Amino acid sequence: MAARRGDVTVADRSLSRAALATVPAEARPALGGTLPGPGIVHLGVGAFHRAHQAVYTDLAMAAAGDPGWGIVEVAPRSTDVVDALRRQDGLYTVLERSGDRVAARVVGAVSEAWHAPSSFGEVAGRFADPRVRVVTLTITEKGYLGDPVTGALLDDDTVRADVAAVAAGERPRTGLGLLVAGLRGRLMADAGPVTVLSCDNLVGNGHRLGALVGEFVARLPGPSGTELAAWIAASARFPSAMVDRIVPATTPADRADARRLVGAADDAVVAAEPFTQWVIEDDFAGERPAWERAGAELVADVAPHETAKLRVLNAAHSMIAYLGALAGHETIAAAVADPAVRVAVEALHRDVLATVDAPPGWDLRAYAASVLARFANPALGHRCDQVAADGSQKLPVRVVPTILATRAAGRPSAAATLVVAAWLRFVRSGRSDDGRPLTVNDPARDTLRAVGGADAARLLRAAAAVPAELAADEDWVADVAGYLDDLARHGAAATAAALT
Ligand code: CS2
Repeated sequence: MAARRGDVTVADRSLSRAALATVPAEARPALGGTLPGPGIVHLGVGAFHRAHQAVYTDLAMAAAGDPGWGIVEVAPRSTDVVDALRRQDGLYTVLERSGDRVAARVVGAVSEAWHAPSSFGEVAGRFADPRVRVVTLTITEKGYLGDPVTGALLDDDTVRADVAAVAAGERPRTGLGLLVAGLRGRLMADAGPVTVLSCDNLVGNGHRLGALVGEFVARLPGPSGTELAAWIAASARFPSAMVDRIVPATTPADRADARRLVGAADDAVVAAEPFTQWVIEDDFAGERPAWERAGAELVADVAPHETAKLRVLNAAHSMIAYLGALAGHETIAAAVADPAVRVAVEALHRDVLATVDAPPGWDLRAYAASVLARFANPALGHRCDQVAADGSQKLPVRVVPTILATRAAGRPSAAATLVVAAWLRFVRSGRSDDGRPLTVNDPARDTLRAVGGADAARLLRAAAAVPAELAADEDWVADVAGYLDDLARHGAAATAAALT
């Protein structure tokens, strides 16, 4: 294609507030060029956050005409996204992909971005800023530092080091440590009440986070812990929330599309499905953005929404990821189109729907069908191994409850049990059934691989991903062993298809 004058400019220019004038009108931020003032501190600047809460916040600020809810992005570890956001004046593009359609919109909700390891002073300053009234988190399941089964705060070197750092007024390393240090700074600065809103896929995420913060604070030595605990009880709230949007990792194709549609280079672009949902427990310590103006629902009790979403959507996602990867499918869309995988997912959904209460106004059957239709979106290119990551943290939240509920109802939990076996096989073998290498990221990987042989009871004990009573239940362990054997002998597709 002949290079037009515009193309040359495009290639050289990064997204920035100055460059917005040449961004097509339909792709400009809801707030136009306004730089919002800091109102939210967000921990964990991942793709999901940028395509979900930040978009709601952008739209809410514009709808309410209140640019005081800008997001102070804090990356506990990596620098890449923070560097890109700083270069781009906080701007980045969200691409919505569906079939062969792609739409772009620049998000203008970010007011600042900080890399906590190199800018702890600035991060602490923002926590203690009275203009900040809400802290949001997307730090992934393992970022909560809780035991995946019991939920209790871990007592390992990482947690001990962070408790010591917070006690000494030094920089903590983890997201949870940064949060507690920030709350302590807020107390000392008398900066007012704050709402801490978890946006990760955990059961009762806010309540769980509140409990973990409480345990962390209780380990602080001397009166400072007691004082902080009292301040938190009086001035902080930890509402729970159900968050939903499929946001795969960014690819070079996303960067190319952003450049084409927005007219500038964007190193913080994210691509997502069109669907988005946010249901938030209406329990705030003080003011909050008008997120309902952007489509979020504020409810008295979010537990039914969280339970339904985790067990219908996320559990099926994990099942498709493990069976799909083992059966040789690269993407979720390809895996869910495989009739064998489909049989297994439908069996799983039958067990979930029989054991879960529908949130008010929901039709769970229709919900399950809509979830599968979303997974089938071929434009997402969502890789099975991405969804398969961290199963030891995810399965206790999304799959194990269905095993327990189905067994409590006196029925075998074949489909959900197969997910556990497929996860064990995926993590241990690291290869698809036709011998191709798979990317395995899981905190339990090395532990599981160190177990010699394929004894299901030993593997389950080593993984510590199911409650001890379940791991000690001989019938259930025999089912896991049977599926491990089937997966090894017949492969994932045949094992899945046999679940009819
Ligand atoms: C996925 C989720 O990677 C995963 O584990 O199941 O990230 C999923 O895409 C989101 O929860 C959808 O809301």
